[in-house]
Amino acid sequence: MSEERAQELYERLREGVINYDEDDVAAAAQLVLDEGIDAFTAVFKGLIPGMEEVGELYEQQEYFVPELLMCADAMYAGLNILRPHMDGKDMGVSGVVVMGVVQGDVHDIGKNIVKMMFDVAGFEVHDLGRDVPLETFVEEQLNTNADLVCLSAMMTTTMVGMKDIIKQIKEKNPNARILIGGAPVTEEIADKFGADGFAEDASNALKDAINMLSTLKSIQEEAEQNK
Ligand code: B12
Repeated sequence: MSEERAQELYERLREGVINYDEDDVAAAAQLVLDEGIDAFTAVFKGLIPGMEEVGELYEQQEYFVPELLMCADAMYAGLNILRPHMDGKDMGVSGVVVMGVVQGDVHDIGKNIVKMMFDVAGFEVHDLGRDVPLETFVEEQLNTNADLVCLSAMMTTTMVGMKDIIKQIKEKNPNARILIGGAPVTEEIADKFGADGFAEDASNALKDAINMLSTLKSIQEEAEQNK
């Protein structure tokens, strides 16, 4: 497999998503596997950049809702083929994560990508889906004793709901760490809402989660030793 051929297939995946060509994305994803190209890289250099460009086309009003949904279908057609072949990466840290898109918000493409990264890294992820009521996050954190809660919001209106969720989780379990993200979220907002972190994309989300969980584990181990 040459690097040139790999780039060619990444480009075909990217264009297939933009042109909502579900069949071609599936065919290109299959070629990635048949030709021994790394599935993980193909997702991050092909499918995700394609979906990001679709977001831009929507903002420029070149695409509208029906196109968006067809592009998302094309992206998932590729993801379904590649996902089982994304090797688990041993990140040297484990943890239980509760994740979901906050109430009123149905944008779940970004959250699904973050979830996929966390799955691949070996975290135990409890995915609550989208349009998730505030109380469900709080209850699920307690039920699973999750180390980390990940909140996603794509609209400024729904993002404000994160503040209450964070407050309630912290009241019930101050040890739980909270990571937030989604297009309108910034570092400043994360600070203001009392979250432990913010990441602008899925790879940074994974890096931050690993850092947070290893710090949390060392604090817990220290407390255990001092008992
Ligand atoms: C796709 C899309 C839709 C699809 C959603 C399909 C789905 N199942 O997700 C559909 C067509 C349903 C839709 C509907 C609507 N949408 Co819309 N949509 C988008 C669009 C074009 C792309 C979003 C996307 O999927 N991007 C691609 C992914 C890969 O990127 P991402 O989501 O940003 O995720 C990455 C990061 O943010 C981060 N991340 C995401 N979540 C998390 C969580 C954590 C914990 C962390 C750490 C990181 C993280 O990592 C991800 C991967 O790298 C955006 C525009 C945009 N550029 O964002 C508008 C946008 C979000 N939509 C918008 C609006 C207004 C709507 C509607 C109200 C439209 C309407 N009038 O009906 C409805 C709302 C429905 C609702 N109640 O939620 C606005 C929101 C405006 C605002 N700031 O409030 C946007 C910004 C468009 C715009 N400029 O007007 N939409």
